[in-house]
Amino acid sequence: MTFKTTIAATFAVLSFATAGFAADVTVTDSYARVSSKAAKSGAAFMMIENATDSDDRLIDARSDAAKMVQLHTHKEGENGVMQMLHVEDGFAIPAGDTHLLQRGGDHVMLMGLTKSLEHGDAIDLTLVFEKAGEVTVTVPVDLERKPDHGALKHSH
Ligand SMILES: [Cu+2]
Repeated sequence: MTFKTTIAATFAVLSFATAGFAADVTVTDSYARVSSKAAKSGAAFMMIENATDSDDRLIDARSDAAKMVQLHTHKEGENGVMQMLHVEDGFAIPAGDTHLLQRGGDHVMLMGLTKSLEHGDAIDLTLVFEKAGEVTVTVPVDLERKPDHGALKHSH
């Protein structure tokens, strides 16, 4: 009887732990931009919230809208010019935190657009997280968005 009780207790604990991980990684406030209708590349920005108990990482992104999709960031070069860098390791999305992809910072780069994009269009973007797996979002092309719109001021 004692053995059976232990099994039951263990199961209860496991179920509880599983429920704790049911919270998800969510993507909100996404939008994409191109410099013009003839642009061959574009970029997507969004807010990624990790409501789980474990650190996650955005490691890849895919889209039919572009031949190549990369995770980029901006860094100031020696001459003070902002440069885009391919971030091979992806972006850390800490547990219980929000990571913002925004203009002038981390972004999803769409290289070799398969069709021209203009304001009002939308693209499907699949984000690949190390732990949460694949999350597909429909990203509106928004050329009127101001750079600081939707930006959260996170103090940590
Ligand atoms: Cu870029």
